[in-house]
Amino acid sequence: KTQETVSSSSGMASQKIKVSEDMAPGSISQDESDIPTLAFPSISTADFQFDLEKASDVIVGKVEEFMDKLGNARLVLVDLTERSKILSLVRAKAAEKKIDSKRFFTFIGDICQLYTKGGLCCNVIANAANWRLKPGGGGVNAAIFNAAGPALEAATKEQARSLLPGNALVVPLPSTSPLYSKEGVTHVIHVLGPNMNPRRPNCLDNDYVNGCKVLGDAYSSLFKGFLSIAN
Ligand code: AR6
Repeated sequence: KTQETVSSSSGMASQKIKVSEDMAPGSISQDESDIPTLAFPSISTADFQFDLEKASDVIVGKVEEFMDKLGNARLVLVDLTERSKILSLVRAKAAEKKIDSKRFFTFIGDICQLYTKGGLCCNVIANAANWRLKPGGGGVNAAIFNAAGPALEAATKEQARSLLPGNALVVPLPSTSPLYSKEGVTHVIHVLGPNMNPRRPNCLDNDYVNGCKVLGDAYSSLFKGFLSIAN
């Protein structure tokens, strides 16, 4: 396993992990896959239109709060492009706070293909869900439900039919799902963040006092859910 660190102007590294040549295609190296790793998207900051500066403060604050509970587990904030503003903001703020970049880092790629396209083993991924826990709708929710196949919808329904803002739901992924067999994802954690988009349900109308609290609660539930699987 080789780790290639792509340096960034903000100080904290955005990591890319190469799969070594001697690994069989599609196999997950033992040591790497042994590290419990949660990959998560920035909740509420695209379709739900939450302010990026405020969201980055919440993310870094919550990561810092959970750091000493993590053990050897890792948290990875993911977004699709290197132009991602939320990744830059979070990298800069995490570096300022001197957060351990081995246990928290950012990664560029599709959260549904982190292993096969990026060589990063993540046994748990988070979804920015809708309150009905339904497939589709766009963004990361549509991508995860598509990649996981019908097994995820069925497994989700077994756990719950809806979610309140600020909450997370841990769903074990059946091994028949391609996300499990190809990517090594054993659990999906659905997270419902605060919504600032007037065209979506439960819009908070720019109430960022409440919004930041609900976003913080969402990350707390997510990280607690992950730790309940990791430990
Ligand atoms: N891989 C990694 N990151 C992604 C991917 C992907 N495949 N797709 C999007 N992102 P969003 P929200 C990033 O809109 O704001 C849905 O319709 C994206 O760049 O998915 O919480 C649901 O059904 C952004 O940084 O979630 C809900 O109704 C982050 O993921 C609603 O959107 C979150 O963007 C939730 O809106």
